[in-house]
Order: sequence, then structure tokens, then C-alpha cells
Amino acid sequence: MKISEFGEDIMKDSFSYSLNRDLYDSKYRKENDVNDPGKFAGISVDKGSVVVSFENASLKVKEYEGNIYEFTWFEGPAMPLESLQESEGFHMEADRAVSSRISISFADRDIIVTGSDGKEIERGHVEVSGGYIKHITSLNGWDRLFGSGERAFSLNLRGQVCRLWNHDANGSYGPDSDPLYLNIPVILQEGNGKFVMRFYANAGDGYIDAGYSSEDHMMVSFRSLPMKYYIIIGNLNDIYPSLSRITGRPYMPPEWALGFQQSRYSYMNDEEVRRVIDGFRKNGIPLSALYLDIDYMDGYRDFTFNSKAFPDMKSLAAYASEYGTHIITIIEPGVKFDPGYRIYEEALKNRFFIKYPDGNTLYAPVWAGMSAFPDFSRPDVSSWWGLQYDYMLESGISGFWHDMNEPAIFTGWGDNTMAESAVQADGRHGDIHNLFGYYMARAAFDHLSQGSRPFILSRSGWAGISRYAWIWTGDTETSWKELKQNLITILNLSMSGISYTGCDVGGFTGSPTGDLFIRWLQMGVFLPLFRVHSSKNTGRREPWELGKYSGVAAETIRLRYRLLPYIYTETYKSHMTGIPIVRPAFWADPSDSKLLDIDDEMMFGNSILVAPVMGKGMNSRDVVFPPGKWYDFYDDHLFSGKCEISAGLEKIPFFMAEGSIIPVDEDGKIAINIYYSDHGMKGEFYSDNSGSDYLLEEFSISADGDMRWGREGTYESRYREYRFRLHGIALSSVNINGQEVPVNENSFSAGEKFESAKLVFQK
Ligand code: MIG
Repeated sequence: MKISEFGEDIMKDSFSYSLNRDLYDSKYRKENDVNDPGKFAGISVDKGSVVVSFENASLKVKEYEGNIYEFTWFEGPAMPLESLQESEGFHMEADRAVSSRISISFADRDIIVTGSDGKEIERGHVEVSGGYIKHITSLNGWDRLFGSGERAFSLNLRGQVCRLWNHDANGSYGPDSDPLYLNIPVILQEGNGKFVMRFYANAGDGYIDAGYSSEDHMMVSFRSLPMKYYIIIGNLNDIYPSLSRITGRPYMPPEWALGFQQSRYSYMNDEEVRRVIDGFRKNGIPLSALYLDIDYMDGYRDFTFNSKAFPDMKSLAAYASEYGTHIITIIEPGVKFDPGYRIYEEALKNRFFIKYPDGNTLYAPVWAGMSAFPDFSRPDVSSWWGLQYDYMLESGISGFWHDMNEPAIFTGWGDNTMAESAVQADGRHGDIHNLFGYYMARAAFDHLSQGSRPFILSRSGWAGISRYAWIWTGDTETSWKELKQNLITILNLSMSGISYTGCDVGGFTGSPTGDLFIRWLQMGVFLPLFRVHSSKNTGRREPWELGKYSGVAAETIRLRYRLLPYIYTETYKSHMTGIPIVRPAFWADPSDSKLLDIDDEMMFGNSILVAPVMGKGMNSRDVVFPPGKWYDFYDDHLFSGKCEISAGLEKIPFFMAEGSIIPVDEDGKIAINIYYSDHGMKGEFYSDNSGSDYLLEEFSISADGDMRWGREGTYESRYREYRFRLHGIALSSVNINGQEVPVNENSFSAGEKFESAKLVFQK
């Protein structure tokens, strides 16, 4: 946002805030009081933990269940992490500390971590220099690096410098912009198909220098403490569950959140919202959520409605809900300075706002003008904040969109966020800056989850944000380049352990051409968050406003709803395991080196490979397939290796892995799609009552047709009749409990659930 776009008051406020910030930050500058660890003094084991002593430091290494190793050099502000289960631990063997899976030794200046196979996992040291405390580890020439949160870089981050400082991109960004809204100190290192993950439990300012300054080193530096990191080893399917043991597992969202969501900055009033909902209804396009951006508020005051534009929110929400549409409102972290405004008065009286070190409340301009910011790191402030959502719920609002929570501040010059010297309960703002949005999401979640499952969409966050909220990639440009970039950015968010991700379909800032919009929408079908959003002064993007592209847009959105049973099942699996829903193609087989650099394909859950078309006028593209055979969704054509796939505008190249079983909604009926493989087939279908009553159905079929249908839980799904559809092989007959059942169009139906069946294939 350019400052000149605001009125004079905000300009004045921006300058006065910037001045204050600079005065406080220089007066209360923080001297880094950490010394370099200095000379090595010895290594020993104390109650199973390794202690490596240095002149000025003592490193403690603990082993936890899940192949997790915690390295603590210096403690600092508390981080929101789970408590871990200690495992057997270490003992000394000569000059090495040894556990059942790794050993730790010291040589030259480095701590060396070696696997039980004798291979080196890490070689590195910690040093303090230039005001930063740094962890420096060796890289091999071929190592790749992934993760680090929201990054507008290449998929492999090797050679980049990534700043860890949550930052508002100010209205628009494209490739290479850094830092962005959501930084995560998680980095996945790959070498020869083997992985090491590092997670730095630090929420202050820092950098991941991914082999930029020194080609054969990675350097992770922070300006503040703690210097504490976790190393996780194993394969990808073990590493992500372990990461989520530390940072918390993704929560289980409501099913509607996975439907199509329409947004715009802004739907201005009651009438416009009704018109949009009517449009979806008339065109027979489902709509799960509609967003109200900042203009719904009374003068940008949180938890208020502009009563002229929205005189009766309750009846509007009821109207939307008849069509299955949930209304979501934006919420800002800044509370307007406005004597007489209840929220402001309460927070002021209770001393809930963040202050400068001298005790003065920190005021800074945002949309509402001068505002103060609740200290969400405090439990009492968070509970009070959570209660404010009740008024919104009572008004019929069912989800919340946390914007500007880096926090973003309008400044005259300098960094567009909160003064580093500001004081929060958990520490100096600068030292826990990257947790601001995370704590705001936690405050809302903790209250809202006492009712039904919450939906919170947050722009900022930190490691483990999916336990509370969804995220999107913010204000991305409208361009083909940025469409491609969004996929890469989301893949690196996944590799940072984030499950619920998405982007503004069509880009935030411009008016996409019809084909760009359709291609973006098609990619959106395969992102957890499927949401169209755009800035002011952009062309309309409701599906019926797209002229000759309207039909394809409607079909694309309907496709998402067909896939919902599969998507919900994959969401449940992610919730249970911590494994992200969207994954890079190499997830399917990291030992296949040709997959490691593929940045224009993705796995959507376990069974679907997607190769979005992301170029102007493109009607086909090359697809590199992970090992095994892949079924074309549209015609069951089998692919493997590398193939050119034709894809006119109405077609999305996406493929089902052989051997998978995929539940799909067919006009309100459930179809269990079985993709034949001579290694056997299996898959799941999860459904629930939006609460704790659930049903997890597990299907498995051997290559010669012995079928089992297992179930866990008691939920009676809304689907009565199940249709089983065979792909890739002709079905001759089916026998359930000694009875022959009819086969037609290579499928059979079951009105009642069975335990086992015999399928006879025509091989
Ligand atoms: O300063 O609320 O990223 O999605 O439409 C811009 C207005 C504030 C930024 C968000 C964008 C939203 C916009 N907001």
C-alpha cells in the first residue's frame, strides 16, 4: 500500500509513528549479550542427555521419540511447542555420545552427528558474530534445501538467502520478493534421496543463508535467542509426523471449508451479497463461503458492522445459509483508538495493549487510523479477545479472516511493522515478532473451538500454524509467472509442515484474461483452500461474469465438489499424521532423482498427481510421472515415464495412482473408484457429523479380487448406496456373501455394507 493512497490523517499518523518507533528502538536498543561459545571443553552424558561444554556455553542434546533430537545452546523466550516423549537417550563410548540411532562427537570446531549406519548426518557449529548467533552446517554440492515458509523463490532454495521476518508485501508482490507474510524456521535438506529436517525454535529476526555466502554451508542466523533447534531424520512419511509432534498437528476443519469460496475486496453491502449468492444459485454452482472484506465494518472497527450497508447481518447470513453459503468476515489485529468504542475502552482499562518499554501504549496507524494492539501472547488477553467473536457468531458469521497480522502497520519510512522494542508478556516484540499472527489465531481458535470446528484464514503465522488456521499467499500479482510461483510457494509451505494452504485464484492485483483465470481456477481445485479473491478495481470474477469462459469456470468448481469425499479424507489423514496435503512430485519417490527438481506438478494427497497448465495459450504439456502407472482422470488412459499430455482449456491434467481407491461424489451418490493394479489396491473414505462421530472406511482388494471393507467409528454417512467402479480392468462378476450381484458399466452397487467380497476380473 503506497502511503499516498491514504488521506492526510493517516499520512500524519504514519510519520509520527515512524518517528516514535525510531526513537524507542534506538533508546531501547537491545545489545546482544550472548558470547561466542568459545573453545571446546569436553563431552559427557548426563541422565541420557549429551552435554557438550564450551568456554562460554554448554550445549545439551536430548533424544525424543520420533527420531527427534533437540539441540539447546541458549534458552530464550518460551516458544509454543508441544512436550515431547524422551526416548532411551545416550551413553558414552570413548569420546562419542551414542544412542541407538545416532552418535555425537566433536572434531575441529564441529559437532558431528553420525547415523547408526556410520554415515554423517550433520557437521556444524554455532558462533556469534556481527550481532547474530549462527548455526553453520556443511552442505554437499548436490544437497537441496526446501521449506522456510512462504517463499517467492525456486523450489530448491539452494543459493538463496531467506529472511525470517513476517512482513506485509504492501499490496502486491511477484517472484523473488522477500521476506513475505509467513516465515517458518523449518528447512528440509535432501541429499541423494535422504532427508534431514531442521526446525529452529526461534521467532525473532533471522536469515536462512542456503549456501549463498558460502557454497558449501548453510547458515541459519538469529538476532535473538533461543538458539535451539531440532533435527529430525527418517523418510518423508516419518519426518512430517515428527515435526508435528513438536509444533502440533493440523486441526480437523469443518467440511464446508473445503468447498468453493468467493471473495472480493469488497462485497460492499447487503444487496450485493444477495446478488452474488443468487448468481451462484441461478447458475447451479455451489458456494461454500463468501467473504466480507474491510468495508463491512463501521469505520474499520473490529467486531462492528456498518449498519447502513449491512442493516441486518443475521438475516443476510440466514439467506446465505439457505444456499449452504457461510459468511466470513475479515478481522484486524489493530483496535481503533476511539474513546467510547467498547473494545478499545475495555482493552485500555485492562492494560491489554502492547506498550513501549516506558509503559506508554503503542499506537500505530492501520486501516482504522491510530490503533493499539492486544498482546496475544498473554492468555488473559487472548481469552478476552476470543470472547469478542461471540457477537459475530450471534450475527450469523461462521468464519474469520485474519489480515494484517504480521502485524502490518502504515509507516512513513522504515520497517512496516511494530517497533522491535515494544514489550509483550513473552518478550521484546522483535524477539517474538513472527508469532504475532500465530498467537492471534490461537486466541480466536481456543475460544471458537469450544463451539463447532472453527474456520480461520490467517495471512501470517509460524511453524505449526495449521493447528489453528488456514493460510493463503497474500497479495500476489496477476500474471502467468505468478501462477507458477504460487504453486512453488505453496510446495515450500508444505515442506515447512503447513497443511491448509491456498492463494488468491486469479491473483490479487489485476484483471486476468479468461484463460489465465481458468488455469488458475483449475490449479485451485487441487489446493486445500479454493478461494477466488481480488483487489479493488479489478474485473468481476464471479463465474457467470466471465463471458465465454463461464461454462468452464462452473464445471471447474463442480469438479471440486465431486472430489470432496477424497479431499475430506486426505484432510483427515493430514490431521492425524501432520503430513501436508499438497506435496512435491518427489514425495512419491525421492530416490528417483528426475523428480527432485520438478516444480510444476504436485501430489494432491496420496493418490492424485496434478500437472496444472500454467502458460498462455498452452493446449498441452509434458508430465513426468513418478514410478508406477497413472490413470488419466477423464478417460482412464494409462501413463508412465514422461509424456506429453494434451489439455485444452476445459481439461486439467490430473492422474490417479494405480492401486488407489478414491471416493468421489456423483450427483449426491458416492462412487468408490478402484484403479486397478496388479500389486493390489487400497484406499479410505472418511466422513463425519462435523463433530466427534465419524466413520473411516478402509477398502482393500488383492490383485486377484479378494475385497475387504473395514470400518472404524459409528457415523452413519449420508450416502446410503455405494457404487464401486473398476478402472483399468474388466469386471466379470462379483460375489458378496455367496450371492452374485449384478455388474454394469464395469461397476457394482451395495445397498448394505459388507465385510468381504470376491471380484472376478477378466485378465
Ligand atoms: O492493506 O483488506 O492481503 O487480501 O483484500 C491491504 C484489504 C489489506 C490485504 C489482504 C487482501 C485484502 C486487503 N488487505
